[in-house]
Amino acid sequence: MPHEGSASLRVAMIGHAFMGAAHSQAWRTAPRFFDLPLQPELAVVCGRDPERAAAAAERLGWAESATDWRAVVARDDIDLVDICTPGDSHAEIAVAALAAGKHVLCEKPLANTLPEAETMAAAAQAAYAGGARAMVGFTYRRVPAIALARQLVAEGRVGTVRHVRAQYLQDWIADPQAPYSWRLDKSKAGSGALGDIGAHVIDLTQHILGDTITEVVGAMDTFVPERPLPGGQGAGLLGGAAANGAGTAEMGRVTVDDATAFLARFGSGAMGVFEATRFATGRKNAIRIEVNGSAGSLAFDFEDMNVLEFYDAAEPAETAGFRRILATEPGHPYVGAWWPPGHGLGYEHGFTHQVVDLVRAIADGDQPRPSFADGAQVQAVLHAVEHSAAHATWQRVALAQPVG
Ligand code: SOE
Repeated sequence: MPHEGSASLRVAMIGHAFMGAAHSQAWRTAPRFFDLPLQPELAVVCGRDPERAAAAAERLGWAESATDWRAVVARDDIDLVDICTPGDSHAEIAVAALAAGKHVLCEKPLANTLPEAETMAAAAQAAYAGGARAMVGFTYRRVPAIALARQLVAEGRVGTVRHVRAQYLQDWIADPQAPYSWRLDKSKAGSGALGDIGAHVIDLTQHILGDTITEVVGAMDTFVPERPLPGGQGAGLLGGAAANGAGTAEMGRVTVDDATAFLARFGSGAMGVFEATRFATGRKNAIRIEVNGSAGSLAFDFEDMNVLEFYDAAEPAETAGFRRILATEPGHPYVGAWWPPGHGLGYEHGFTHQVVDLVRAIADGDQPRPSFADGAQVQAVLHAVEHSAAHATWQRVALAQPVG
């Protein structure tokens, strides 16, 4: 229900592919289901190609399209810049937008490197006094069952946490013939499975525990080192088979990890076992998190995202067991704004909740979480995992401020 007479929040979105579509539906939907203190206006969508940007504006509901992000972030009639581009442009766009006094929502991972992420966190801190707010888009925090898990840990329902088991499993490039894309190019994406999906489970576990990872030891692998380029062109072009005269498809070199696994120690002393892979055949978007504490356990799988499993160790052994909590009650986080119990939510709702929390924080003058400092801390974990894998040794995480 729109808030009567509330001021508008004029949004510019940079990038309009998968994440752009998810963010657009969130900006459109949030004020229709939640009472927001500011009304988002989908002012302008920006992309490099004028025709594709215009088509995206039409399809996704933006008033106009543009091709020059620098001109867009300088516009006086824009309040917030939403960055949905590959990681190689996050830092430049975010720093420029914050310097221009705009609020910023930036897709995850915050950046491609730790120095970039630290620069972004410093820019956000500098812009805070002038009223600009910055947030990184770890959207899965806003899945009701995940928010409930954090609540139960904070209430002490699992006691002292000993173990965290976290996996992010996909299979979209398990086929060696799956085409090359920017996500396989280190210069564009920063890293592969580690930064793209491992970053989510790093953020989620730290968020659920209210704790930070202090030390890691990891291993990274690239199973398929080159892949056919779509249309025979694009970034990462190799001479490949075409150049050696075989006459087959041109190939792009994969410069990121296909899979990463690592052990972690949390500040509290809890042990973590993490896995991120794009080669888990049959697993499409399985974000699996299990927490074992002295008083009980929690388990979540995004492929059954409305459910949180809870084991209460205080129950009599004869009847104790994991119970499935259907996180669709009006009392569960975010759920009251939606459907009656049992009418589940989906992937897109996390993005809508992200917009709701961001807009409310902006209106209240609060720091939205995860902040750029939180994003930089996750980046420090990614950096430590890469360093550890390269040197086959435990690695301390450089930044370890608390994560909210
Ligand atoms: C691709 O692996 C991807 O779209 C990620 O980039 C998203 O962050 C994740 O939520 C779904 O998978």
